[in-house]
Amino acid sequence: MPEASRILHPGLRQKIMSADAAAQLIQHGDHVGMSGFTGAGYPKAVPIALARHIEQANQGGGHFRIGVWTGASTAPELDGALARVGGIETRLPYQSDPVCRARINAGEMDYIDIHLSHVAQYVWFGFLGRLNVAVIEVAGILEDGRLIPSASVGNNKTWLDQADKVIIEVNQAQPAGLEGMHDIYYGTDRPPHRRPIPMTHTGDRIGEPYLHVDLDKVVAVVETDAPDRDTVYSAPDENSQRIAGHILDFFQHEVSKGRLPAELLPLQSGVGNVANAVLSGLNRGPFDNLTAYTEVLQDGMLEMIKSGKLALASATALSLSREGMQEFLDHLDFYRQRIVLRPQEISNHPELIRRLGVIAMNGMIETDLYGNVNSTHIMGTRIMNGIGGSGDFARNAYLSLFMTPSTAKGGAISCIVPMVSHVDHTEHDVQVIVTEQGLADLRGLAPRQRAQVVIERCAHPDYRPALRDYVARAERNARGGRGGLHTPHLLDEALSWHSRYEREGRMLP
Ligand code: 0RQ
Repeated sequence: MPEASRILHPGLRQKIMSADAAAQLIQHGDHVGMSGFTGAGYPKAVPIALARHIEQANQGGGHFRIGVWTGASTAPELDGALARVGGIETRLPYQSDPVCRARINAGEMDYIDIHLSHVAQYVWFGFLGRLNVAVIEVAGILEDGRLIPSASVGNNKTWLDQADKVIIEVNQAQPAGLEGMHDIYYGTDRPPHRRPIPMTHTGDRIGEPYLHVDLDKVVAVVETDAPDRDTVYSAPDENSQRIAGHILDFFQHEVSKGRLPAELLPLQSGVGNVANAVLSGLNRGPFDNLTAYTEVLQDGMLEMIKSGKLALASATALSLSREGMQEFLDHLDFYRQRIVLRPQEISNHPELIRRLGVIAMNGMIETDLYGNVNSTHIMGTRIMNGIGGSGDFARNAYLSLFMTPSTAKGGAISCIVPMVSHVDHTEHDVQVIVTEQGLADLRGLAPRQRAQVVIERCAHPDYRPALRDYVARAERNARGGRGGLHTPHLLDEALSWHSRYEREGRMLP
């Protein structure tokens, strides 16, 4: 019975059914908590079956829609399939799917963009309403009904605890060797009963390797055999390499000043190609015995573990390219000793990020002169992905870096602007800005000093005169007893670069 050998609990074996039959158990208006974090560990069959079901139900003018809650982004088989048939009423807490994004920006779907560490506790607090169904992918079920988590943990523990009904997908294609790699902490509670989380090092194991579920709540078990989405990383371009170079120089400088130890502090790295390039840079750099306390373990970190540069990594998901996954599978025993996968309320927990002294490195869309950062909105109105974990890390980190190329869209957009069109990270949470032009260390600087450093170090040379001119005129305007010299602005002009781009396709005349 090779296929069935992943479902060892006899009672749950009785509940095996088709994805179609399981999808019928989800009703219009349900809040559905799905597994999945950055393209890893999402259910592969039930969402597609549900999308078909919704499409049929809505053909005759019906209005079948659900709320979709996840760990973070998923894949075309989940977000894409459900958004395409108009089946999502509300989505949270993070997405990066092009169909979802288009629907959200067209006003056809609501999206609630939430700090990833907040999601689980918001559900326990009852802030988001009842969780009706959980659809969770696992790598296997033990004889006693405990679940072997899959390639991501995300919010699965909370979904299993809180949902009224549970559908489990057992994916034969997830490596059996994942067993033992996870650390599921069951010690969290609601205030006022909370206790310190007993972790002091990135590799500490404070929980157990399995997820628990109340077997009476399980209404369906579905067998699947499909790999996770292939996360494609492009080779680092020149800009990304230059950004990586500036960050490496900065770390060396900090070590020489005694502000960082030689092996640095646990690294958090955001998603995307720039982040991956920084990791490649670190892999070739002078630092050894590094550690990571992050959400997503991507190819760059796997390479660092392989080369021995990275001794330990804690994350909530593996987001690997096909080649990365093959490398992981080929040397699973080696990686298992060096990687811990945790629930996202632990991987992103402010208490732990602050205690461990994490170095946070995240991408951004734009920053303003004073260091306020927009990570989520194009021209202030159109969602890109979401804040994800960037805020969890930025606010609580030992060092918080944000990086971007200095321009976008072939130079028509400056990513350094007078005022950001949307704020995700305030100036109080942003210590270092990096572009291919250079690195602005904003620590200990007052707003007007920040503006000088941001312009001279990070702005593209084509935009520096206009930024200097803006600051000079804002300062002149504020003189003469008017006040306003703490953070000078020309309010009528502050967002004029964005509005010109909307009208003319470029930020400057
Ligand atoms: O658009 O794809 O249409 O060409 O934005 O830009 O430069 O490829 O950047 O892939 O590093 O992503 C902030 C989105 C950056 C990401 C963001 C356009 C640009 C391009 C992408 P095209 P790049 P990256 C951990 C932490 C929030 C979540 C987070 C993100 C596209 O880093 O989602 O940090 N962060 N999570 O052309 C207009 C600008 C622009 C712009 C870039 N100023 N104006 N368009 N673009 N700058 C992970 C999790 O939490 C799960």
